Amino acid sequence: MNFDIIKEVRENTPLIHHLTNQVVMNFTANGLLSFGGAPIMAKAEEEANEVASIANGVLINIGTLTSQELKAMIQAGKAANRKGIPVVLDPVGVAATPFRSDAVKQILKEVHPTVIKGNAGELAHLVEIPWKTKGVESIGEGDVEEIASKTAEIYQTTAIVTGETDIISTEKSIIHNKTGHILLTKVTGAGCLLGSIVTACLTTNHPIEEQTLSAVKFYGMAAEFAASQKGVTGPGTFLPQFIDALSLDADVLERR
Ligand code: ATP
Ligand code: TZP
Ligand code: MG
Ligand code: MG
Repeated sequence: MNFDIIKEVRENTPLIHHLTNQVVMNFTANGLLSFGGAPIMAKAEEEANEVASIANGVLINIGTLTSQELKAMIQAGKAANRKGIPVVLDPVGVAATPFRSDAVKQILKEVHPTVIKGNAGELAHLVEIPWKTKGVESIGEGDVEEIASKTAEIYQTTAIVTGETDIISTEKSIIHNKTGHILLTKVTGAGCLLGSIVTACLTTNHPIEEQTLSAVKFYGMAAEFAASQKGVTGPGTFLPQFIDALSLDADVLERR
């Protein structure tokens, strides 16, 4: 992990424009604030360009997508591409319905994401690898590295496939990350908040391999630390400790 990336986020408090789902908006805003970024949730088409133009990064998450929001996502993504700021796409539940699948195809036709992040089932769908999913959850098993590398290649992007082991595929390399805690799978929005933190790390001035690895590694270590705290007995007591742990120094977490 590159500690400077986490430090830079905290020095610069990047403004992250979130077009995200209504399940996780509050949790995501709190998690990003604790980490050191500045969230703005804005999903009206009328302001998509303007918000993207003042932001340092854009997160597009289709978790509770509507057709109106789709237009805003495309506007914001295009504005970010023009401005040269990072765009992260989280295709939540893309395999669940043709509406989601068609929407993501449309986004990918018009917007170039810096990173596509999702669970194995979501990214498998994007590269037409058969995989078992259940709504927004991935429940399949198979070659996750293949999913990551195919996503990176087909969409000319960096792919992050999350799971017990996170796989990052860039143009140059495949990276594995094993930090994390099983309690992350028992709270909704753990993947979505990670998308926000990845976006914040992408606003720093470092190679993308380091930015993405630092984000997922730090996130997993924060979860491990939170789960080890006194009084944590399940997902409910884990959540506030996790929000707190996201504000810790990376070197403190790594020493633990
Ligand atoms: P899903 O809906 O399939 O749960 P998601 O979008 O919530 O997908 P996850 O794959 O759960 O995303 O990843 C979210 C975070 O949880 C990542 O930091 C990942 O490393 C971590 N994680 C996922 N599964 C495990 C696990 N079995 N053990 C430890 N950490 C995990
Ligand atoms: N339904 C639509 S979006 C959403 C649910 C449950 C949240 C998904 O969050 P995550 O982080 O992908 O598990
Ligand atoms: Mg999960
Ligand atoms: Mg997800």
